[in-house]
Amino acid sequence: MITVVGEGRGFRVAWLLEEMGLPYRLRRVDLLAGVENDPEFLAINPAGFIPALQDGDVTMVESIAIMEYLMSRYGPTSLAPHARDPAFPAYLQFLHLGEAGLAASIYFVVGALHFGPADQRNNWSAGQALQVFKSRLGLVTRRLERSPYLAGETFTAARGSGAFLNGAPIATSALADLTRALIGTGFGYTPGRREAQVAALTHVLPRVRDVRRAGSAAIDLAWVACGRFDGFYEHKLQAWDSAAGFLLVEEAGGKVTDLKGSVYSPYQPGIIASNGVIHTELLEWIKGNVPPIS
Ligand SMILES: N[C@@H](CCC(=O)N[C@@H](CS)C(=O)NCC(=O)O)C(=O)O
Repeated sequence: MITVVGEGRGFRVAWLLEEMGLPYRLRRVDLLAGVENDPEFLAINPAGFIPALQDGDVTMVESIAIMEYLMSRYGPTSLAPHARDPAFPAYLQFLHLGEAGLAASIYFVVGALHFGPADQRNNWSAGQALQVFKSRLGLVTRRLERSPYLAGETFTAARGSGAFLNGAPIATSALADLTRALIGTGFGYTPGRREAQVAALTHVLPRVRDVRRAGSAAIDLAWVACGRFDGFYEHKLQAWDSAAGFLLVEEAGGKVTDLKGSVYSPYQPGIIASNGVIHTELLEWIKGNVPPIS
């Protein structure tokens, strides 16, 4: 069982474990009572700060490093973009900037201003650390002026107005050869449904370049819209999974139908979305080969 030792920044570790569905326990540390009174904790982290992580033989500190360890060892998780994802560099940069660039400098400013002896509160080093903090915070401010969040992308569309990625127009791919197509799909949660979906996949997989499973139909459809995927299909979606992505794909010049090739409605379960060019061929492989999926 994974143990998160100490809260504070340990909250971000616990939150990640919750999101990844990994069982863990929390071992509290009372910093105010003095870690010298907690020899068990000092044996785990002799430096006396929190959080620490224990996972079998592994003991480690530094919250961001702990998170990267958990995501690498037990992932992937949709919380972290893949290394080849265009969002990955910004994600990694801002993940580290928080602790390495911002917290590290402001920590001593706060200490000097609030806890230092009265005649040392505005000392030179605290002033320098404050300048470092402010200049690095500028990176965060600049990023947030262009985007509602630090790492990631915004897809938008309106009927008749086109589809956009971070405000720039997007279009579906032009690929015509199904054997070179990258296709997204997703799976249900019940074993029976998954068996039927695997059966369908065995017909699709040999006929395309490859298949991706991102875990979010909304992302899959957005990626068809911007040409990262050439097509996407899934057997059992809810309206809230597909309604926005359906519009994105159509506005980006692609095609969306139900699994029989008829007009798509988000209020029925199956969907095939594509760049339009490969649609008929992809549909034929899926349509003729889908066992009943409840
Ligand atoms: N960069 C470290 C910072 C850890 C840290 O400063 N923890 C605080 C509580 S949130 C602490 O233990 N302070 C007491 C100390 O450093 O001795 C991390 O992210 O894990």
